[in-house]
Amino acid sequence: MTSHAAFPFAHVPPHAGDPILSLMEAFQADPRPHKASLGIGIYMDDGGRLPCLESVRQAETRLAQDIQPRPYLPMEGLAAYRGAVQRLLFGADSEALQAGRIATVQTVGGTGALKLGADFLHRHFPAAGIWVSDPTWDNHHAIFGGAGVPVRTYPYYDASTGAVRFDAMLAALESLPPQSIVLLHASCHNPTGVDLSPAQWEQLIPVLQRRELLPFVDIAYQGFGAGLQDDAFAVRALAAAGLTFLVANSFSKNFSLYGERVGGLSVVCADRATADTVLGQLKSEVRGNYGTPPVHGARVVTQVLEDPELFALWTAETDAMRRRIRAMREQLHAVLHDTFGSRRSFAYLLTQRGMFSYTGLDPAQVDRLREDHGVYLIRSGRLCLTGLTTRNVAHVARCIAAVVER
Ligand code: KET
Repeated sequence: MTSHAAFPFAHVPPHAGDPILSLMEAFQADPRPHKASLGIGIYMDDGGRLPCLESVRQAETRLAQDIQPRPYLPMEGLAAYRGAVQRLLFGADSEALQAGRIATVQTVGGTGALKLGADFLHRHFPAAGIWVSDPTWDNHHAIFGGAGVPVRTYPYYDASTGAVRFDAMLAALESLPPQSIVLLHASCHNPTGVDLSPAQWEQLIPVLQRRELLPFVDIAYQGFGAGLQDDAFAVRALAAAGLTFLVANSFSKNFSLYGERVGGLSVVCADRATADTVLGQLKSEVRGNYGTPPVHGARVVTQVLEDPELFALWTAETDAMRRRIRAMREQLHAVLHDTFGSRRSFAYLLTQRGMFSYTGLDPAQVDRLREDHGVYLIRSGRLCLTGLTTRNVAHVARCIAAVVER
């Protein structure tokens, strides 16, 4: 059929594919029974299944016993949810929280929080650029670049030592123009698994303050690093130091609620009046973007965060997820260490935190792992440990050894 459309879309270029989501599609299409998905950052249990948390199941059961209408939520989201998010991130006794100087909106996952924050900053600080760690989650580039905020990088990961290039990072931040934005991962750095220590945060914060930089904290893995409270260290230290900053949080991973899209954006302001004004502007960004956020996931999360019994259960479940990730690190390390002895060190597996390890495998080795063995990693060499199970970890370790040794 010939098209007479005025807009035939013939010039639209094909989508190059997202490095993470395209890999997940390729994995799903792979018929090999021993395939292993170590690509996308999704927490799987030891049976290789996406878990439904018991705390979530109980919250859903309670909600189902009293089915509620589903109105449009206010633009800023469910009030009880927003309060619960603030207490989880900042701590119930936070001075900033009690002073009412934090503007929090419910968002469409962590991605939606980052995009909303990017739109807000671009509108009110049109000259400001953002600096992200080298490397960072690929989508940070897409989200901020897409919102019109120029994206540049600061030094972060040292491939030769597996540590943070902390001095180089500080020196780079010292030289940024004032009113620049700095994206920081609160814990479980994606993709490297290498975090700043509390002492390094304490050194970094005065630099941010003195250089008049605006931190934008991404916290997508609270609970997977050292624990729910410890993983909020950076957020609480920034607030205690009196900085103004943004926080994008996600419940996708720690609640296993990926498809519900539950997150939040918090802007810590100098005083309550400014926070009220900022909240108004965040509402206006939401209105012009998607109107109002979805209701169900926020109700579930609120039930869990607000009920002491469910909160204790959820805490225990996040502890168990973190311990399983740690066990997989240790088992993968043990097999690789047995195979290579002192010829090659895999000690980074034990020092990195969270779901990801930067393996140092090059793209050709990653390609061979996928093609020859059905083991899927991101081409940067990022390995997601939650695709490992007690059944497949030794097999995967032998596959990694095979491509490293060749
Ligand atoms: N921040 C970080 C650092 C992050 O790794 C992700 C997701 C998000 C935000 C997004 O959160 P959400 O609530 O899903 O919008 N990362 C994994 C999944 C993905 O790429 O979409 C990943 O890196 O595999």
